Amino acid sequence: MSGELKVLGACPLDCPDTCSWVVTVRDGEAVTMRGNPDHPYTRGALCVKVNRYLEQTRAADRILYPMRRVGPKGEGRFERITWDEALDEIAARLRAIVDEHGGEAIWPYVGTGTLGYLQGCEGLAGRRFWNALGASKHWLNICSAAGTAGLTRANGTAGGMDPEDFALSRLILLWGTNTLTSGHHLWKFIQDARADGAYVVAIDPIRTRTADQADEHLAIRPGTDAALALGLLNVVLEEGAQDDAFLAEHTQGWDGFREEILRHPVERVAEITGIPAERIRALGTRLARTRPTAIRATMGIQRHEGGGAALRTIAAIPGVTGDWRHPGGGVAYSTSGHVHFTIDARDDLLPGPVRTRVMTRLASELDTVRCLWVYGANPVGSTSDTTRIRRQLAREDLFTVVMEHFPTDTVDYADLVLPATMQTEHMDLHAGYGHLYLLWNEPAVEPPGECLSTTETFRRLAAHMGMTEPSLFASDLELAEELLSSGHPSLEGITLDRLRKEGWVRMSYPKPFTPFAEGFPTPSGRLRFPPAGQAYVPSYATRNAGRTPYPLTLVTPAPHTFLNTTFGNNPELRRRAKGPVVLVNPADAAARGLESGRRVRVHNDAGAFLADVEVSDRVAPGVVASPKGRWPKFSPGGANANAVVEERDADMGRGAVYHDNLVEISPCDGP
Ligand SMILES: Nc1nc2c(c(=O)[nH]1)N[C@H]1C(S)=C(S)[C@@H](COP(=O)(O)OP(=O)(O)OC[C@H]3O[C@@H](n4cnc5c(=O)[nH]c(N)nc54)[C@H](O)[C@@H]3O)O[C@H]1N2
Ligand SMILES: Nc1nc2c(c(=O)[nH]1)N[C@H]1C(S)=C(S)[C@@H](COP(=O)(O)OP(=O)(O)OC[C@H]3O[C@@H](n4cnc5c(=O)[nH]c(N)nc54)[C@H](O)[C@@H]3O)O[C@H]1N2
Ligand code: SF4
Ligand SMILES: [Mo]
Repeated sequence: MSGELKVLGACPLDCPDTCSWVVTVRDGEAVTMRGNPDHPYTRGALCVKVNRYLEQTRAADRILYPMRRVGPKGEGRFERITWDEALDEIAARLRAIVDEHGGEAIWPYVGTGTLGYLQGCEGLAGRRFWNALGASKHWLNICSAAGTAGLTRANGTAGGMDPEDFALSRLILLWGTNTLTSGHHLWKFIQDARADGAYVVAIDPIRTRTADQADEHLAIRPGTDAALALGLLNVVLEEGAQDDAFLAEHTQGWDGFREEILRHPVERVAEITGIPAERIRALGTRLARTRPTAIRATMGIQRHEGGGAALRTIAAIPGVTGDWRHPGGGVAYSTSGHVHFTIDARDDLLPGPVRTRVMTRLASELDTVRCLWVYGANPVGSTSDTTRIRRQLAREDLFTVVMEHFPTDTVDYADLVLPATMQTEHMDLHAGYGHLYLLWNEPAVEPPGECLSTTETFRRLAAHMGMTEPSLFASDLELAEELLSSGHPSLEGITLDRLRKEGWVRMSYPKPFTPFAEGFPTPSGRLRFPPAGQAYVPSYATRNAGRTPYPLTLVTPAPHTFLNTTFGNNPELRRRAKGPVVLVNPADAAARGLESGRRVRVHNDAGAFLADVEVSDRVAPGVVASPKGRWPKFSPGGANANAVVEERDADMGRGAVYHDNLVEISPCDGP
């Protein structure tokens, strides 16, 4: 390549915004990366993290060659080997494990490092290869499973509003979502709505930077959102503001659900949620009188034992108010449900039925695993119960392979490390989970060192193992063609050629988009209200308050400067993030004699991590908060918040419970 060219790509990270980016390439080098000004959702801006993406691709700690472990597991000492040596060793080990223990003893553990449909967790990445080997299936429950299940029970899909239509809303509830940190591009649409008089309420146990910018903040007790939804609907009924025609035509189970609402008067809900009754009444009245109302609820709200029920009950709100009729009304959780690619992992290649292993249950499920194959994931940083995970990963009878960009804490336990391409170096097809565009990521530069893409790694491995099934060798472009070939009306007119030329295309949905104005994709065509007694499921922390030695509920939300553990090794972003902190309410701090800056141990029966106290009224008494995403090896004491996140499931979808753990904090004079 010579001269200068502009290459269109897409941000691969697990963020709803899936930005369109423009890479300027000069003489084969990527020199700048900018948000695409032509993309209606990106609007020319990336974010504080991805502004450093090119710097990351060239970082000194980038993994560039296959490596074999030389020291004990966990120490992270490796020697460089060739790809052929790596593939030989892998082929021999995998064959031996399949012969001796069966394919199920292999766990392909794919995370959300990239959301690409070719290279990452949303699509095919390696799945055909694993099926051909008869490996265990992997349930990616770590992020959004409970909410997805709850919404699907209500609406038949987790897809809902087009976030762009928030510009048309008159009341906006930012419910368990930190927009300005976790997907800031929505904010411009919220600002457009505000310019037309919309009122914005943040419902969050933490006064986040988003709550600071809202018109009102309700500091809800964690895990009690479904109760709040019932209380708000109680006021809607008092006001007689339910949409009787919508209820009759488009919902089922109303009689029972109505009774459930009547059992939740504002005073009772105030006790459950910790929000003053008059504030609930005021918001309920506003909700009753404001059409359209848009609710943005993302993943934070469902990282609790009752997380599925929370989304299901929140989904009932626009069913009662009839907001789904109105452009700018409804609930927006994820737009993934509107993406209709053909994703054929070729289950027919499986030799027989295989078990499914649950991502957040790594610590216990590893008992019966002989090969853990990690890609796009960093379990020692991101998964629950990391103390036990480390013990398991140290097992000599476990063969661990990690495909990575950087020497993460998980890489430290690998037997073999395979160098992976980054987004500017491979091709991929993307859809956002916070907008309705498809994006094509064209590689901008050649991969450095001997990095290979996920698809190419599995093609070579299949060849090395003597496999002959043709679909294991499909090229990236063939896979992309296949993904786009579903014939679903939303893909009408969208060809691979067009995507490659234009970089991004909006799926064929109307604008504005009222997905359920005429009914819901459930078998009856109706929204299903929660059955009696299932509308509010108390969280673990609520259920066990006062019953354990651990009185404080720990919430571990998204950090502003990292994306899960991605960028956790970037020196400038680490500097901006400062040391690990834990927010503690002044009353809880005083009761423990703690001042800001004091190093503490945050602990429970699962483990402990260290952080510095920030005394702050941003959290209510009884709640403490410490952001996720820090690399354990760069943290004091060598652990992050996931040392105290227990292996438990939410009520639906086996979802994760990252914001539903009880801890104590104690002064610490250690490191
Ligand atoms: N900068 C940055 N952006 C990110 C990420 C990141 O790590 N950093 N992560 C990405 C990923 S993987 C995801 S899934 C999304 C997640 O994005 P969000 O859904 O925003 O996820 P969280 O930060 O976990 O939680 C959001 C808010 O929910 C609040 N919350 C916790 N428990 C409750 C509760 O019981 N009720 C209510 N009402 N609120 C509660 C938290 O205090 C937090 O402020 O963001 C993505 N974007
Ligand atoms: N305490 C707490 N923990 C949490 C959460 C929380 O709210 N609180 N949130 C959870 C959520 S929402 C999520 S989604 C999970 C995320 O957990 P994981 O899925 O484990 O994601 P990351 O920690 O970001 O690690 C992703 C890794 O993939 C690598 N990677 C990126 N792109 C590629 C690629 O193309 N190829 C290969 N081979 N590797 C790649 C990156 O370098 C990075 O090391 O974390 C969860 N962990
Ligand atoms: S992390 Fe989100 S906001 Fe940042 S560039 Fe990627 S998609 Fe855009
Ligand atoms: Mo996530």
